[in-house]
Amino acid sequence: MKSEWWKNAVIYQVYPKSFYDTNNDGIGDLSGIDKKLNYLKSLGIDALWISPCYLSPQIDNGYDIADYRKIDPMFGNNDDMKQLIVDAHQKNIKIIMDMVANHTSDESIWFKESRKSRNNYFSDFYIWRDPKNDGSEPNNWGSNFGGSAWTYDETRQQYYLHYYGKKQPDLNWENPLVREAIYDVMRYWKAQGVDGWRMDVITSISKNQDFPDNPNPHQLRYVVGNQDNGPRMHEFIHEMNQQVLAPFSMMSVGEAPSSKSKDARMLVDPKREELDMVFTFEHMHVDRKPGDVNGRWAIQPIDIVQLKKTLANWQDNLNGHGWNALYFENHDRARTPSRWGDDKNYRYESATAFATVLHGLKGTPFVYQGEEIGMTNPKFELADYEDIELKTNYQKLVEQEKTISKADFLKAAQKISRDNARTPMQWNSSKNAGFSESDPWFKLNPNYQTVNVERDMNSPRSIFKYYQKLIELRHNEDIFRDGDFKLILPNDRNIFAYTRTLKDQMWLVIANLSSWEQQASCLNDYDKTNLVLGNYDFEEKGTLRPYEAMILRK
Ligand code: TEU
Ligand code: CA
Repeated sequence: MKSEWWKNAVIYQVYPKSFYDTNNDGIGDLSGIDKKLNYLKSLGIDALWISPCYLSPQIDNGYDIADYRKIDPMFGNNDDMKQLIVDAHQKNIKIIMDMVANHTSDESIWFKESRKSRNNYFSDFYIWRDPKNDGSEPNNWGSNFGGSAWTYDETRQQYYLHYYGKKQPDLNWENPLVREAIYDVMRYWKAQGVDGWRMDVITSISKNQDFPDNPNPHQLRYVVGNQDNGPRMHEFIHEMNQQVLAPFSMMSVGEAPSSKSKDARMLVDPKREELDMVFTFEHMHVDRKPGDVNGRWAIQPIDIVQLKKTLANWQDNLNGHGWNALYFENHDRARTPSRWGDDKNYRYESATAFATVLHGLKGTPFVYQGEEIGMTNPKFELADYEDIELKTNYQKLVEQEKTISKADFLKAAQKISRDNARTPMQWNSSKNAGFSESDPWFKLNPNYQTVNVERDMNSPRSIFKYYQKLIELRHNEDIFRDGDFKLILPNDRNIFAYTRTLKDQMWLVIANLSSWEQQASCLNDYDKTNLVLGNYDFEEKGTLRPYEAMILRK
């Protein structure tokens, strides 16, 4: 039987640009990751997922790949990657690379050739369509980064499709040569020792070949069965599984933006031989006004009942049919204490409370760099942001369609924009937070004097140490891997509580996700001797203090 190492594991995501700079050009690099392996080992993590570090013009921070086989010189070279894999393996840390298989950069040789003519080897590597009779786009699909999803190319006199930026043309997965080319890249990196793949927007690879208009032209690209979860998606993923994932025992976690738990079951049921896990987006939408034209920028306060309902639904629907990937933060998400917690009054408490809730669930927890020390959103002004999604969405929604005011957009950006997670890692309180001797490529969060690794580790209320304990529990207690999940108090608007049960064992995971004390009568059955882990000193009162969280053993 194939080893399912990830079921006991916690995986740490590195965003290489912002992690640690060793040659002082202001940009994090691969040897920076290598230098921090001891730090990561001491946290206890089992594997690293490294966001794209391949050759790239970096219009989307590497999610626009120009050469899948080459490390971008900004990060080092292929030998540095090999060295990192060797050094990580020596410490028993696995390496997961990021496979962006839905699109490439327009600077990829594949695309440069493809746009030259309609009848060369690469012509059908991308999705080219003739203009309508009046010269306009083939249909009304919108790009995730604003504007039409089609861009006209003068040489071919055709439009090409891009779900993201103009410089990120979508690959044509209908073409077997494309699929083989991607599998070959995966074989190449397997030969260098990688252990698995995080697969960028893998649910977008199959397109409805009729290319029908969206019913609602204002809609961003999410129309299930049209632009996502297309007709041949399962077929393609199964093929990839059979060609490369299974034969080389590579772990896979796919990004699945519009999948519901029922769709996910089809992607991760081991019997179907597709993926090991998927990242859902559903639970990340609980602070978004549903159906609003402004999409993710239409923010509202977090709905805890909805958060519980969504996560419980994934726990229940996948139980016995597949494995969950658990996360609150990544390079596309804001910092949890600022987004859902209270980064002013209860940074330690809210960071550890959300961590408790997440790490207690059944599945594989992912930790995003800086999450383990409770890094926060930087609260930038508009001019400080870098992200292509933010900029293009601003143009579309604030300037062109005027569906949201500048002030509201900024407020939303400070709360949920992707750049919140991309400021350089805060290592210590020296110059540039110890990230680099030179000016970093992206502004630091000004709070690095108080929030940084060194300070946190020396604090009696260390978030890092709390994560260490959560990870240790994951490694040592079978109940975390195998225990049945049951949500309790589903309608409580502040408390997130559930039990995990394995044979004669029952554990309670409970957290107050508010800044006010809450009654929790279920705690009356427990005393100090039941405590496995908590973020306050235990008090026998049947109440939970602000963001108090506990794991209790019956
Ligand atoms: O993200 C896919 C995706 O759906 C995001 O663009 C999402 O819509 C947005 O972050 C708001 O939730 C992946 C990568 O994680 C992201 O960094 C890339 O920009 C994108 O694909 C294109 O490769
Ligand atoms: Ca560097």
